[in-house]
Amino acid sequence: MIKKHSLAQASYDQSALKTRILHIGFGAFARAHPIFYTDLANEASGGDWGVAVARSNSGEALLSELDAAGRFYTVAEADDAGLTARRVACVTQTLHPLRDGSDAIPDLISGADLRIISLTITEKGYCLAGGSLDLDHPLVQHDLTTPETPTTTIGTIVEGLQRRRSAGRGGVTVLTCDNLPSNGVMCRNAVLGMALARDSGLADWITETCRFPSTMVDRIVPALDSAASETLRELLGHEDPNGILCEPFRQWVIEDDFACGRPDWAAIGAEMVTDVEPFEDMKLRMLNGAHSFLAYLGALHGHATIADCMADDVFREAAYRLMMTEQAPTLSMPGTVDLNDYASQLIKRFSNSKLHHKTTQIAMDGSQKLPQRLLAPCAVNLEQGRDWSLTALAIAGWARYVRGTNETGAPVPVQDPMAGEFAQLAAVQDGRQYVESLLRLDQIFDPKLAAHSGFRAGVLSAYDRVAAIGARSALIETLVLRMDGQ
Ligand code: CS2
Repeated sequence: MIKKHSLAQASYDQSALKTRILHIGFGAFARAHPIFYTDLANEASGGDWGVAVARSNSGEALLSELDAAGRFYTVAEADDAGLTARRVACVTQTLHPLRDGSDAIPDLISGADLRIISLTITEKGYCLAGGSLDLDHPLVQHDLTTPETPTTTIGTIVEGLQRRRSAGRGGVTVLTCDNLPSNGVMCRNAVLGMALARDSGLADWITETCRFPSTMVDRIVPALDSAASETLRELLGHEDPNGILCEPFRQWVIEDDFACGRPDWAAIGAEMVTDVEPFEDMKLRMLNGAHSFLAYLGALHGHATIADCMADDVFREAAYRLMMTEQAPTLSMPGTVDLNDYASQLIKRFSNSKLHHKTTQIAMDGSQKLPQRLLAPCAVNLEQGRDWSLTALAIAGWARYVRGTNETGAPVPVQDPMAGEFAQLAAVQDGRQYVESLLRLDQIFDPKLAAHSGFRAGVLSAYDRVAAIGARSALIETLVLRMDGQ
C-alpha cells in the first residue's frame, strides 16, 4: 500500500509545444532528470519547449507504448515520507531508427525548430579512446564508410548536423548528461572527431556554430523493477511502462553556454555556472566512486542493493570513510560547498529503502567507469602520499567481480564492452598473474599509474585479502588497521 501520495498533472498545453529538443537515450535516468526538468520549466516559466525522444538499440516497443499513452509518463519520487508523482507532458514525438527509418533522427536534427540535442547514452556511447573518438571502433568505421545510415549516436548527430548545414540553418547545442569527466569536452571531441574524418568544412562549421556545455547531472534512478511497476500501477490504476520510480533528490549544474537558447531550467533549481568541472569531479568521485565501491564489494558479499549495503554498519562506515578520506581530499571546491555535508547527504540518499538500486546494475560497464570514479583520485592520493587502502579494495573488488561469480560461487552478471577479455583472463589465470594482466589493459589503467610500484603492490595485496577472507572481512580489517594507525 502506498502510504502518503500525490499525483500532479502539467497545467500547460502539450499540443502547443514545438520540438525544440531531441533527447537521445530515453532510458530511466533521462525520464527522471533532463526531460523532467524541461517539463517543470515549462510549468514554471511557460515556453514551447517540447522534446522528441529517441532510442537507438533496444526499447522500440516502449516508445510505441509512450505514443499510445498520449506521450505522457509518470515520474514518482519515493522515500520514507511517502510518494510524490507527476505526469510529464513535454514529449512531442518518439523516434527509433528501426521503426522510423535511419533518416528520421538526422532529418529531425536538420529541422528549423530544433535548438538542443541532449544525450544520456552512457559512457560507452561516445566511442572514446584516450579522450578522442576511437577511429578503430568497428561501429565508428561503419559510420565513416556509410554516413547516411549511421549506427552510433555520434555518427547520427554528425549526419544530422551535416544535413542542417546543407539546409542553411544555424548550429545547435549538444548537451551531454552522462557521467564522464569534462563531459562537454569529451562529447565535442567525439562529434568533431567524426566530423573531421568526414569533411573538415563540416568540422569547422560545427566548431563555429554549435556549443557543447559540460554538465553535472545527479539523481538516483534505478531500472524499473516489478515492485516499482506495481507501485505505479497502484497509484495510476493502470500500467505505465515508461513510468519511473526514483529518489526525491535532483541536481543539475550546467555550464551556461548555449547556441540558441534553452528552457528556464534555472527557475526550477538547475545551477547555471561558468565552470562545472569541480562539481563533476565531486559527484563522479564521491557519489559514483562510492557507488562502484559498494557495487563490487557489496555484490561479492551478497548484498543485492545499495540500501542493503547501507543497512550493514561495515559497508556504511567504509563508504563514508572512502568519501571523506580518499575522495574529498582530492577535490578543490568553491568555498560554499561543504564536502562533509555532501558525504552525509549521500549516505542518507544511499539508505533510501524505497529504491531497489541493484549492486549488479551499478557494477555494469566498470571498464568505462573505473578511471574517473576511482583511478583518477587514486593517482592524486599516490602523488600526495595519502592513504588509498579503501580504493585499493574497490579496484580489487572489481577485479574479483569480473571473474563472474560472488563469494558463494553464485554467478554475477558481467556486462561490459570488455567482458570477453575479462572472461578469457579469468579462465586461465588468478592471483598475481591475473591482476597483473588486468593492470596491463590500458583502456582502463593509465600505463603510468599501472607502472607505479606502490599502486601495483596495493592492488595486489587488496586482491589477495578479498580473495582470502572475503569483501566484508577485508573492509573490517582495513578499517581496524586505520583506527590502530590513528
Ligand atoms: C550509478 C549512477 O549506475 C551507476 O553507475 O553510479 O547511475 C548514479 O546512480 C547516478 O549517476 C546518480 O546521479
